[in-house]
Amino acid sequence: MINKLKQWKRKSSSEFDERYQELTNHPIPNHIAIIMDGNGRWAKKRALPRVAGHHEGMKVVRKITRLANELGVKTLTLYAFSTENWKRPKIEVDYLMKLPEEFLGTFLPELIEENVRVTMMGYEDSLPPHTLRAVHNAIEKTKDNDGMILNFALNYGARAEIVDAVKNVLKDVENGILDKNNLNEETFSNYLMTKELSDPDLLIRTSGEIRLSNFMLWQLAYTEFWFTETLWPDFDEQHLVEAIEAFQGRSRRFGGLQSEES
Ligand code: V0D
Repeated sequence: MINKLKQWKRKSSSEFDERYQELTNHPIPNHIAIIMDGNGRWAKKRALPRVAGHHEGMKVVRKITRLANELGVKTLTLYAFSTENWKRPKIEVDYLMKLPEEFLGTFLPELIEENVRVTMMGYEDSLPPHTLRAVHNAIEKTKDNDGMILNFALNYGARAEIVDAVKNVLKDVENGILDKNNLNEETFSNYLMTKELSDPDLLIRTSGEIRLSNFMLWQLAYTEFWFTETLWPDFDEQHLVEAIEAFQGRSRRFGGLQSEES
């Protein structure tokens, strides 16, 4: 058992056993995707530079990764950097691009220990070499792990992903690799960056924004959404549990053959 989770269990010991039991007795979402929003606002509220919020947000990635893994989540996708984020001040972008190195510098041994496989989706070409080096090293060192997949969306944009998929479909049709009559939802999805992954079952977005912001547009077609006002640096284990509980409540009511509130 992971230390941080033990700590959390101790903290809320009276309620914990029952709630954890209940949670793990119901289906845990296989794939959770999170839009980690509100780091800048968190910093502003404390009169800190925006980068302080990003740094605090990175610590939250660790604790949420630990809990997701502990709960048996199969894939955790985290939106770390969008193709739109390049519009931010250079100093902030430069700082963000150092976070993967810092994160992995201390956390990679634990990820290896916990059998987590690191993957990334996004456009690699415009990322700085030092960022790519750190991420590729983590991907390489964890490639044989068969536990949870920790998938970072880095320089990712969903419309560009779909347009690229279409281009590659056309290329394969031209080259006779794909018969156009065999193009369907399933074959198309093999041209997306998520071809190895299942579609997310649960999407979480923090910081009170109720929109998708060009995140996994194809893959989220049937996903349950959970929004919270909580800013990402304030997001903790309790919030993840709450989101999963909401997911379980909904899938119990609407899932399978049951109709609404029967
Ligand atoms: C800042 C909140 C971990 C969102 C979380 C490059 C914004 C902290 C990573 C990370 C960021 C990425 C790849 C990897 C290992 C770790 C990260 C970025 C921003 C943008 F292999 N946190 N994190 N990457 N933030």
